[in-house]
Amino acid sequence: MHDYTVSDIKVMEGLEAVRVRPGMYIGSTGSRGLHHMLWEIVDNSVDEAANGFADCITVTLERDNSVTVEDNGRGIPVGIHEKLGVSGVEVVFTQLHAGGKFGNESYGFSGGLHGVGASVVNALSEYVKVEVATGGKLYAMSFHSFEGSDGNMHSGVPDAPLEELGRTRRQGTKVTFLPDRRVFETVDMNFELISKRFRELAYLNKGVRFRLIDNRERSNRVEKEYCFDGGICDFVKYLNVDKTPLYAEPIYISGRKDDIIVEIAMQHSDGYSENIFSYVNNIPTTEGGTHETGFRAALTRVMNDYCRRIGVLKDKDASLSGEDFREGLTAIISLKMRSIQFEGQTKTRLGNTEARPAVEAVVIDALPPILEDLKNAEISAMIADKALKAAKAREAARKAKSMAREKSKLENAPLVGKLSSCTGKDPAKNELFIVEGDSAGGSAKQGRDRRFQAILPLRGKPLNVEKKRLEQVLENDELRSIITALGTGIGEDFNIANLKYDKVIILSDADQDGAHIRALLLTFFYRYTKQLIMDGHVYIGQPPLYKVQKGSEQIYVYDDAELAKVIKGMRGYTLQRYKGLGEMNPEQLWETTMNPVKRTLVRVNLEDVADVEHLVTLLMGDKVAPRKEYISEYANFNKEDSFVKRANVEGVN
Ligand code: TSJ
Repeated sequence: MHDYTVSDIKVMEGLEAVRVRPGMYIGSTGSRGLHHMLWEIVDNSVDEAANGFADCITVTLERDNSVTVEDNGRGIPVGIHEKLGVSGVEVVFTQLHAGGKFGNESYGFSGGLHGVGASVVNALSEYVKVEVATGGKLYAMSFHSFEGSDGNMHSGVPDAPLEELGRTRRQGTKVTFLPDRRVFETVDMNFELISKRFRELAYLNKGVRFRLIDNRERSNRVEKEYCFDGGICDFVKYLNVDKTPLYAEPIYISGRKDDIIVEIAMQHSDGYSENIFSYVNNIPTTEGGTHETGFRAALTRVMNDYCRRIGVLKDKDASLSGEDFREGLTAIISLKMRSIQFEGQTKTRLGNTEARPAVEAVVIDALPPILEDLKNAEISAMIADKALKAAKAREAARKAKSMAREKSKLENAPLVGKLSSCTGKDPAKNELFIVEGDSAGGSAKQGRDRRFQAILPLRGKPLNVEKKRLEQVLENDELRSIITALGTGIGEDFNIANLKYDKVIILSDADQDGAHIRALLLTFFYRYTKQLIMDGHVYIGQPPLYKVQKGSEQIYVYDDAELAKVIKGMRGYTLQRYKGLGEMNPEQLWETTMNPVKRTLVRVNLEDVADVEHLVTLLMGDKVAPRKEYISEYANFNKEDSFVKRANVEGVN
């Protein structure tokens, strides 16, 4: 046994600090923080794979809520650390900040956004068990946290030094940890969430197998496995499944500039929207950043050069605008680089200035030969032609838009006539209800608090913007009245500073039509006023599904599970099922759905944009079969759904 008394005192102090303020290290002690623990461990295996030393990563969820992560890489170093005098494994799990990322020196590139590493996971676990197979030998070590006889907490204490167990032919690292119930509000890992991230990681790391096994339910082992040999090209195809691509195989570009590795896959469809998703070290950069800027700039330049060369553009100085080349474009940009800096509201925008010229250089280098390749001649011509058409449509839209501006000056009255505005003038307090149907709209008008609630009734179904260009959007009455009411403008003209309502609340019936209307509206907001969603201004109202009446007591019930609870053991009641908002009178609508003190709102959330994107196109695309399936799934959407998440319960009502 080696002596822990002296050198370990400092170590323990470090890990205990993590226990005192877990939020500082993993963000929260809720479900997010819990999953953060898993990603801290998985990141290490992904790094090993990204550097070519592993090709299989397995996560197993066990009945006791412990989690095992295993890879077939080189194994955490087992040698004795020069300065610290203990094994590499022990260093990784006991040294704050030294752990996990190994100071970034052993690897070219390191993933973890937060990079707090294995020692933090150890500090916040009841126990950690490590097995390393390397150099023909199997090693093991374990750690646990306990309350000492003095009442003090001891975190992540080694049970014994790293032990050599014997010979093995395998190679790799296996780590099992049990998140500490004394730290976490929940220790229940979410299979779907892990599975989604695994799918994404599998696209981003081609050829690496990601396996997820759930052993938590007795006699019902669930297993999922993702592996994509096509990498981000497969990702792009997946994003385009419900669209009609102009050419079958995505264009793939890769290269390296200095220490930045750039990979891009792109494919045009016959649609009109632009869908660019970017990642740096496997982390989604939802807010974009320098790498996206570089891609856009280079694509515009290369495509314009090409168009001039093949004579699509006649004049030497003629050029199309960048957005024309991006109409209907789906692209994934994936970078691997050192010392990434994040900026932006949600810290998901890449800030490193060197990323822009790196991406530009790679695209300018690699794209022209692909376009010029004779066997791609047809594809290249189609892209050029699509851009030319987009430019013409854009010009038409510009005219339509200035006409609409002129018109709206004249026709302001009839347009806003539909809107029952509120009397209060403070946008931070005001709410806009977009209500399905004239009759519900009427009830909402009568039931509302007119000081801060405005009502906009929708007559028919709003236009499906997924299939339309801007000019048609501007011609649509329903959408124009929404645009006018919001005050922000749309697309490039969008300006959040002009928003007239803090909350934009969609109120539609709890049936398939209602779900469709809701989806159409969300698609419009997503495509033309994305920031409205990003900044959390868009909500979905939750009208009750049932009224239970017993004597003079009325209970409104919002879903089936709640209904079962309410009527359990109850006798002599009547049950009314609301088929639509129109069945409620103004007072009822106010009480159940609009009154800020009593209502529930679900905030629309675009955290998982790539997934939302898929859902949006799935619903709006022209391939009918998957759409039907989705609508009914969406109609009784789950409150944890990634598209529409229940707003944090405290504030939102
Ligand atoms: F989080 C963790 F540290 F506990 C952990 C690390 C957990 C899991 C499941 C895997 C790993 C891990 C670490 N997998 N693979 C590695 N590789 C190394 O640590 C390693 C091996 C060799 C060398 C080298 O330079 O020879 C360098 C490194 C970083």
